[in-house]
Amino acid sequence: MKEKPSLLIIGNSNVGKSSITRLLLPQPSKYKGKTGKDPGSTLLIKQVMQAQLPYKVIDLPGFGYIRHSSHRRREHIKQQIVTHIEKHHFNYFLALVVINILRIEDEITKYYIKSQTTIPLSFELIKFIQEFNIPLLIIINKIDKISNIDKKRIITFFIENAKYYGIDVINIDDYYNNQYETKIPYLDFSALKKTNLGKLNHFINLYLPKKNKS
Ligand SMILES: Nc1nc2c(ncn2[C@@H]2O[C@H](COP(=O)(O)OP(=O)(O)OP(=O)(O)O)[C@@H](O)[C@H]2O)c(=O)[nH]1
Ligand SMILES: [Mg+2]
Repeated sequence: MKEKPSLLIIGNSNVGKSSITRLLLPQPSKYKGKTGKDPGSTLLIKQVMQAQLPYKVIDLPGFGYIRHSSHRRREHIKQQIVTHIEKHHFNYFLALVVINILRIEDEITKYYIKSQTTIPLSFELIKFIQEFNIPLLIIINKIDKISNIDKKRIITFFIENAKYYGIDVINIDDYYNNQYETKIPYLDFSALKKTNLGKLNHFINLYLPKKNKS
């Protein structure tokens, strides 16, 4: 039997990667990868396969923000992720870069203040995935935690900074209308409220290789 293609879920620690993984599964209760309040809940690369799911989900441990963990431990996780992607990139049909909306302003501001940081910015993750020509969707998660006005302000801030960094980000609806090859779509999302889960599933299906579609 041919191997199922993989969906990569990547992002900083505690952004909601494991929660999103669960939402995609036909049998979420069978997924043991725990979600948790503590950043660093997932410390190993989790490959999730379920019979009714036409693809595999790779739930990665988060970069950075891991409390109670040494620099060595963080570097180890980072290296583990980089090696994994370098080795398996050909099997990925799509990568979801998950971002916590509450962390965006802080993360970007910190980047400008510090010249050197051990925490890779979401932009660095995006560039890294792009190098392997893996299609990307940015998930701006935890929107249930803020007002609509704040959401708009932060997303605008994110888009402007991404552009400065050479990354052209566009709303997923506009992306469909125009099919820009060079732009990266984003989706505002809440794993808690399941906001836009339908849009996420639709996007994943669009990228799923035809032979694997159910
Ligand atoms: N309010 C809110 N909380 C969320 C949302 N998504 C995830 N969470 C919570 O955020 C915490 C971290 O979620 P996880 O899914 O474990 O995050 P993760 O990215 O897998 O974290 P690591 O494995 O540590 O990298 C948990 O307490 C979740 O319940 C969301 O959309 N809204
Ligand atoms: Mg996790």
